[in-house]
Amino acid sequence: MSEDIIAALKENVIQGRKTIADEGIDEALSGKPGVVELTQSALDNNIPLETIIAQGLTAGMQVVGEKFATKEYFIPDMLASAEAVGAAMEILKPLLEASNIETKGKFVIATVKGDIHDIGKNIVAILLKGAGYEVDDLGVDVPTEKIVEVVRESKPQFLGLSALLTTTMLVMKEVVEALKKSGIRDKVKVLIGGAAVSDEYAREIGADAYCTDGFHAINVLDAFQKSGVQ
Ligand code: B12
Repeated sequence: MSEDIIAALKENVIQGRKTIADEGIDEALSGKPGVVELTQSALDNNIPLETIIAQGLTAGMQVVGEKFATKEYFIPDMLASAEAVGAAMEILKPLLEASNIETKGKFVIATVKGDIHDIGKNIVAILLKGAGYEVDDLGVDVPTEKIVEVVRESKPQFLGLSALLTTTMLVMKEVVEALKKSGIRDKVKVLIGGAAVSDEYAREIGADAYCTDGFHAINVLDAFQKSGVQ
């Protein structure tokens, strides 16, 4: 039952069907629950939030990306899937945010200059809020100067940078360099994430960690806290 719901959720993300009223690429899906209804029924069936996000929503978007790469899908298809995932996250958001109210530290997050992908960043922001961090989300296409200014002014312990394009991942390096130039690099832990980046890239640009997803970020931050690093 749970597996069927998650499989249907993933398939409806791939087909960009936000609700029961939407048509899919596959006509057989017409009149069947869409991403919104399936997310709700996953919750009603006590499927863990982590499973809904990782195996349903994110796994679906992964396939959308593959279809875009092979030119089976175009930008409107990606957008339909993105909107469906956004609607699902609106349903999950209150539950994720309510799970913890203690403040573990300030986390500033941004999608770097030139990049407008925000689904992953938004998921990370919501998960970290739920894990007890005070999150300041600067949005997408954020200029490097703005990021440095916020780090200088509001003194967060952590900075999260997101980039999904091989072109914009280079901006992450620019941010780390700008923090160094401003003399505040050692005041903040820099975490990077997004489809384009890796552990190796984090090391190369001098970031403190690469995270595969928001759950991984929570573990990394908790490890920083345990080792007493501020
Ligand atoms: C949806 C989507 C879009 C949507 C974005 C809508 C939105 N509001 O975000 C739209 C249609 C706007 C779009 C536009 C473009 N896109 Co696009 N897009 C995607 C797609 C299909 C899914 C991205 C996504 O949302 N994934 C789901 C989320 C949950 O995963 P995620 O973002 O990776 O985030 C998770 C982790 O990476 C991590 N994470 C992410 N950030 C951070 C940050 C921190 C601090 C931490 C700790 C963790 C973390 O945690 C997240 C949660 O699990 C990807 C394919 C892919 N496989 O990534 C292509 C993809 C990224 N896009 C691509 C391209 C080429 C483009 C365009 C250039 C297309 C065009 N010709 O115009 C434009 C660029 C626009 C721009 N300037 O940014 C390419 C990039 C290729 C490359 N190597 O650079 C991809 C890989 C598709 C492909 N296979 O070709 N896109």
